[in-house]
Amino acid sequence: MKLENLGYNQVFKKLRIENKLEDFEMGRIISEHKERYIVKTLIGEFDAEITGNLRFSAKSREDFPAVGDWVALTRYEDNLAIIHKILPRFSTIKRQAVGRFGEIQMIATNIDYAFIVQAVDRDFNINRIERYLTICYSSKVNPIIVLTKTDLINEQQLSEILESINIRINNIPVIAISNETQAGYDAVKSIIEKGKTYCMLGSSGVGKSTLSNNLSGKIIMKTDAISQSTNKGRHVTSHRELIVLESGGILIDNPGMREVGIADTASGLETTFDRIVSLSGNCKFKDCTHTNEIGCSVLEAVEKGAIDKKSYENYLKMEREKAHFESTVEEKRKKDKEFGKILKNYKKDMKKNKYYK
Ligand SMILES: Nc1nc2c(ncn2[C@@H]2O[C@H](COP(=O)(O)OP(=O)(O)OP(=O)(O)O)[C@@H](O)[C@H]2O)c(=O)[nH]1
Ligand SMILES: [Mg+2]
Ligand SMILES: [Zn+2]
Repeated sequence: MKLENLGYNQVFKKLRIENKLEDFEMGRIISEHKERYIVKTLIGEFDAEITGNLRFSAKSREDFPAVGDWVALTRYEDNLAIIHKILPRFSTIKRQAVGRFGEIQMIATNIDYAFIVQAVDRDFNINRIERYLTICYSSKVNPIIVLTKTDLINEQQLSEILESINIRINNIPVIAISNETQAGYDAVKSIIEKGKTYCMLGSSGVGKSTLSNNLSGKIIMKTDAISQSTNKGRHVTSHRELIVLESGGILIDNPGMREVGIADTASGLETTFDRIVSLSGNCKFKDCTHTNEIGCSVLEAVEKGAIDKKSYENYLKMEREKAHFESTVEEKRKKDKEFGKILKNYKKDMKKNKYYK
């Protein structure tokens, strides 16, 4: 076994030296459960916790390890380890945490490619694909669309679906597969490169774990028929797990997501909706909202049918979400700052107070 088999490369080697971590062992986080981590190293797998220092200096969720991270650790006893430092990540997939607005949830890090998995039956939804694409672009992860359960529809229906994707989404590989018959598996296998890390994204019950298991040739992730029979879907996979495929690819399975909230999307929307964004440069008003303005190039294109109306509506919706998320974060930051000031003044007053020693 070499660390390269887990995705280690020249960049991480350099980062390790730059961060003066040569005296530590390196490992990759392969699963996480409530601040307990399983780290895979050259020697084996270890239960790990972070140092107190790392915990107390952490300012946000992003300062804690996540599945996919490369960490510097020391081992003790047989199977335990302490994580001292997280190497800088080249990509981070995150979303708006469900039910906790303004907070983010880490999905996985150091990912090269994301499989956006959707079943062609009732799960199929292009708006949601655009949502995942936006997350991928803002995370600096290359998207690959995987349509599953093609055994449940006929060829005509499949080609209609492919065509509907083609109208709105360009230049991204789309692979249609069946986990039942393994049709399309060759295409998936041939897209997976040695030493690169792939991450499964998609709703519950679409077949992410079935695909992971089949690709690995082992039953690593539990799958379930129940999630298929209800529309809501019960989450079968409850944790993330990194597995190394025989072909040399590295795969991270994920629990299904019910909501794909747009968090800090940086340039994500601009890339997903590049046609809309480039047209908006021609709008009459600089601050055009593309909703009712005269001389709006985007609206014109929608009316002419040059831009798909549903795609346009999805864009506006995600723009609003992004703005809302950003203002929530900004508000939170202000409050924290104000609180910090109050605390500082309080301490100052206390010091001035002669009764205080
Ligand atoms: N007919 C058909 N059934 C499939 C296919 N892929 C998966 N299934 C079934 O769908 C159900 C859910 O599959 P899972 O692999 O557990 O789905 P998942 O995406 O991992 O779900 P979560 O872990 O809940 O996110 C299982 O009963 C699978 O057998 C497929 O291509 N065709
Ligand atoms: Mg699963
Ligand atoms: Zn406009």
